[in-house]
Amino acid sequence: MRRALELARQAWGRTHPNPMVGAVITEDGQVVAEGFHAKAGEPHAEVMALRALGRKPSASAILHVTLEPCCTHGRTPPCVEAILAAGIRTVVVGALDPNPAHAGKGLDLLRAKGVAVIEGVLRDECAQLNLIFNHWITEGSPLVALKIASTLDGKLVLPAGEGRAVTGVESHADVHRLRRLFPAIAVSAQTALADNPRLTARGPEGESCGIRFVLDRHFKTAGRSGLNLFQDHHRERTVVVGLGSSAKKSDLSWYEAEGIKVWSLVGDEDSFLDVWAERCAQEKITGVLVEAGPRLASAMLRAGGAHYLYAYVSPRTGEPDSPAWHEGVDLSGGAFRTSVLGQDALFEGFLG
Ligand code: AOF
Ligand code: ZN
Repeated sequence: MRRALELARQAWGRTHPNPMVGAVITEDGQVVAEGFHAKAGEPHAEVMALRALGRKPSASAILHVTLEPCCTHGRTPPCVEAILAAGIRTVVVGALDPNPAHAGKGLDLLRAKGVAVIEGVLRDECAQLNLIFNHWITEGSPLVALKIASTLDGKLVLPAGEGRAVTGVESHADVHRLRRLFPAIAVSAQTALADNPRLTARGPEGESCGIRFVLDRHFKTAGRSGLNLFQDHHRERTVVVGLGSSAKKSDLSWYEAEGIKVWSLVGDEDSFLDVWAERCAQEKITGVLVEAGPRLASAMLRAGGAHYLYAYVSPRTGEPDSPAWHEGVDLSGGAFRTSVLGQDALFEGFLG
């Protein structure tokens, strides 16, 4: 199952709206075939492994798969049928598929045909891998995850003269891993203007770019042609999100002339984030990573607009006069786990 997880991760961030899934076939304790789901519309992990085997599995063959095999016709035929047709008699499963069309039915069907099913092997890891899919398929709305990089005292900026990098290189690399995972990233207009970010994922795998949202209620970014988000070669992936009620004609025509997409939402200050999330759902965007400054972070947390939190915390102290991101925010009811990244700690988990 560990190997199957590794295989699943080979399609990191590339399977939306589908989950990442890996599969391994063993015979007499030896791995004889492997597969993973590479992309929605392409064969599922189990089918890839069976194809890789290229012959009938032996009577003792065991299929190990990180997600419950599907039992419905989607873009591809059901894996349960492929498993039965191949004559596999033992299946080891990581997590159940939360897709209401499956949700244990695949395992029931296999058992009804006399297949031995062992479930829950590395369940938490297998489920965690697909946190975006799991939310999307059960809620029909994007998983909104808030990313924060803060000092120990919750500040997002260092005292003057201490530079801008609050967290260390290991944390920065990890953020790029998250940028590759999420189909979309969002920043506030303030952040876009102050930091001029690129919001692309850069790492050993090269550069990739999801949809880049600028949350800009009053279209303050209009006319700012120097921003990386407006001029780099991924600019067609940038979407400026504002309130239709505060859209000036001249601003909208500037974006249009520049070829920058605009979502002009029908709503007000209070409903803005909700209306944006609804529009994302309509556009089948399964998850958004919000890289927040202090204002957006606390606004989202207070309004309950985020489901998941990634808090990268460094052992430094911040600018005393700057606001702490968790000021006035109720984090109780959240379930967080900790990992160590160089000098920093990452606390991540679902918000209450
Ligand atoms: C599996 N193995 O590798 C994956 C599964 O449209 P389709 O045919 O790709 O089906 C998508 C659904 O199948 C998806 O919502 C999820 O429930 C399941 N994904 N199942 O047995 C796989 N990717
Ligand atoms: Zn399947």
